[in-house]
Amino acid sequence: MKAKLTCFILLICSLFACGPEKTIDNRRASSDSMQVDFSDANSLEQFQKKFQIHVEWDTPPKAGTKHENRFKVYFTDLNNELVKASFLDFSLYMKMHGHGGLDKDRIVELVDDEYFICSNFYFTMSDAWELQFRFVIGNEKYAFDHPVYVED
Ligand SMILES: [Cu+2]
Repeated sequence: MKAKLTCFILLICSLFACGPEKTIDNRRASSDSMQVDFSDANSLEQFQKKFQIHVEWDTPPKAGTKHENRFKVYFTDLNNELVKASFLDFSLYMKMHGHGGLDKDRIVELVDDEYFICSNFYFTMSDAWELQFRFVIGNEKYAFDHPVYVED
């Protein structure tokens, strides 16, 4: 029974993974309609020379479509001073299986021009995932993966 369930979950996962390329839906994001090409973005290594990323979860991230995941993300410089980002988006990726999560209707809200609240997305299974961040600080674009462990 458990094996069958696992197979079913893997099947669902692969269906999502093989679907059409997801479009970035920023209609509900505060940085509306800003089309940014991140193909020439700076890497994590370049980011870490100047800044730190802070990801704070409301509750530990959990697998399943019933668990509402929500996190706050903000940036500081190396002196721990807040740094404002003008745009942020993310997607979910499970590297070990090569598939994404349920993030098509994700909501990214910029609050008080200081931090972003990310919500309305779901992890399809537990274990190691990545948050694939894309954001803009000043005139610099950044794109890198941030690890997240998802509970069962
Ligand atoms: Cu998976």
